[in-house]
Amino acid sequence: MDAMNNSEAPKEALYTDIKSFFDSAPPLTHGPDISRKLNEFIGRNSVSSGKGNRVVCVTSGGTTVPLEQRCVRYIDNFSSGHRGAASTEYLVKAGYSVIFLYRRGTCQPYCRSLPDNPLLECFESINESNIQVCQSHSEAVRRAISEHHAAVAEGLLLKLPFTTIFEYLQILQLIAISLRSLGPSAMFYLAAAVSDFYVPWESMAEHKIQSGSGPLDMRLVQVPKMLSVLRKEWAPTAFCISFKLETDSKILLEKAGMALKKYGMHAVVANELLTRKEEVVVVTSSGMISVHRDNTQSGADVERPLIELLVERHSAYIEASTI
Ligand code: PAZ
Repeated sequence: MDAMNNSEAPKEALYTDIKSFFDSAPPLTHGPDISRKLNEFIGRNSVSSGKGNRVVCVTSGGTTVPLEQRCVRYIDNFSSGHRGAASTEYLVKAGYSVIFLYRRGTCQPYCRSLPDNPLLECFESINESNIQVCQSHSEAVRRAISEHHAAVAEGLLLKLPFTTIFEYLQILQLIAISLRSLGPSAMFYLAAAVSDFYVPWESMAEHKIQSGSGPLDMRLVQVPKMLSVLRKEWAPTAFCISFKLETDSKILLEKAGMALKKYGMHAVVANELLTRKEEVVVVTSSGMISVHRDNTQSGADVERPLIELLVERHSAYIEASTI
């Protein structure tokens, strides 16, 4: 048998982990339906349809890790989905068609200026058969409905929900493989907070874990790093942006730089938990760029200059790929 060189060994191990993750994951309940929606959406935006739009997959919100197969308890994370929702709005404005892969129940595009409980807070009952929008929310409701409606009606927004890490990675794979046909016009904007550890389906308790049996001793294994396989196998010509979140500013940029190299990303957006809505740093192979929210404008968010910068980089990437 040939000796394995050092770079092959970890790659083989990674592919084995990925295969066993997908082989043992519970199948998607609506897999064929998702594939159909994706094919229609991408077809509507392809060059042959006369449109030839750029298409971006925005991932948003956090994945859960179920602890039981008939899930009562799960591990979750902080992500609100605000970054993904805001970025989607700016990407649509910039002319992209967006596949919004989002965690159920998190922030949605065009709804950011609505209160937490919009149905109850934005509407009032005049009498038994008459409900109307409250004056104080009418502008926000009108804008949310018309902008969302326009994006969907023009075929610029496809929303696909996930809850668990199993659903997220399976749908991401379907999207990536479908976007392959668009070559460099496709972009991935991976802002979701993806679990690092999970309980493999086959070693998970089927029923609710009982509390009477003393301390819970559970083994979580590492979620295989899908970014490199996305870049190398699923959609090798797409423009890929991933995010890196840390709470310790001293290690943030170093970790973002490592992710850039290790996974072959075109850019890594580094952010800190507490300042993530004010500033981010875009790390690329040619340097680092700080991006700030414009505090002189009311309602401005950091996603606006961030998307402007990334769209510019994507344009340069497309141009370089077609030479
Ligand atoms: O969803 P949100 O707006 O509350 O937060 C956005 C974010 C911090 C999850 C995102 O910017 C990010 O860094 N995602 C990747 C997290 C990580 O796995 O490192």
